[in-house]
Amino acid sequence: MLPRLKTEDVRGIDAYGLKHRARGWGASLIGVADLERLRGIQTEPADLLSGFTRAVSLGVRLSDPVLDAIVDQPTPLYAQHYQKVNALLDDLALRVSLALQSAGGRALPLPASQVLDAANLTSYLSHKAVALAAGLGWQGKSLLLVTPQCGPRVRLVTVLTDVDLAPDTPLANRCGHCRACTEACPAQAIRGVNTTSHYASREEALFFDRCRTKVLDEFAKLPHISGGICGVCVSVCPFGKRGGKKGCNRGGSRGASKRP
Ligand code: B12
Ligand code: SF4
Ligand code: SF4
Repeated sequence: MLPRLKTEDVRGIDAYGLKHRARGWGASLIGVADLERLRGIQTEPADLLSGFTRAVSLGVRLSDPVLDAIVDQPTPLYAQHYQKVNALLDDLALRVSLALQSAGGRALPLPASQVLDAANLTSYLSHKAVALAAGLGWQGKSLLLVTPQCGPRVRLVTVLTDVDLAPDTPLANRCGHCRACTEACPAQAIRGVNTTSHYASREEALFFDRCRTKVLDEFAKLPHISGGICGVCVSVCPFGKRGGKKGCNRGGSRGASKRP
């Protein structure tokens, strides 16, 4: 087995430096997950995490006016915005990977939004699970990753690495008695069940087929809408609305503001 890389072996890069650089490249949120926390998670292929010890989770905040305009279905503006944010996330993941690689580590950028199994609607790895383990937020009743700073108004991407970056710690769930997403969902797909860590399956949080049918069979056929988008459970969450003023872009980055 290859020896594990230590931070001090990788010249010029540690978690603080990486977070600082990624913020400069446009990341709104960034955290580091210890992959030990994700043991047993579903991946494609099954050995995807093999040889890696950490995952860098990056988030890009969505535009408030775009999200605020969503009432009960996706808008053409959101469809375009979604694609641009995905492109920025893929760019960020590539830059972070190159920085880790040129510092001597291994780094694998995963795509922001590529569906690998169209029948089961799964990808390489759940970005939400990584963000949860990296302390960016909690898994809300909507099944989305909800951050204290921007609620679920953040899209995510992941970079796997063997560089021994200092990991962050998960946050506690703050949904409480809120039912905003459950009440607003146009498919009545959100059960309204809380979790202290993560749902064991999508079905535990959602009537998954109701969401899938609404998004892929109905909304995807609307004019100027492409891909599986909706945005209602993203738009109504009070955390996104409340966090609007503080904003992710002004120091909200997890663990990035102070060198330990
Ligand atoms: C396929 C897909 C869809 C499908 C299926 C959705 C789904 N819930 O799986 C459809 C088209 C229906 C869809 C809809 C939506 N999607 Co979508 N989707 C994806 C995609 C590409 C793959 C998801 C996947 O593989 N799911 C597989 C299941 C098994 O994983 P999971 O639900 O994510 O997590 C489970 C486990 O990981 C577990 N878990 C969590 N932690 C841990 C830890 C351990 C140790 C273990 C064992 C398990 C575990 O908890 C979950 C429940 O089982 C991801 C991108 C990505 N690679 O993550 C985006 C993604 C999840 N989608 C996203 C969004 C925003 C949406 C929509 C709001 C549409 C929109 N853009 O407006 C809706 C929301 C629906 C909902 N309420 O969940 C964002 C979520 C951002 C966020 N803040 O949470 C993502 C992450 C894309 C991105 N790059 O940001 N999506
Ligand atoms: S994406 Fe739309 S249909 Fe699916 S759970 Fe969220 S609000 Fe409901
Ligand atoms: S709308 Fe309320 S219940 Fe739903 S995810 Fe946000 S805080 Fe949690």
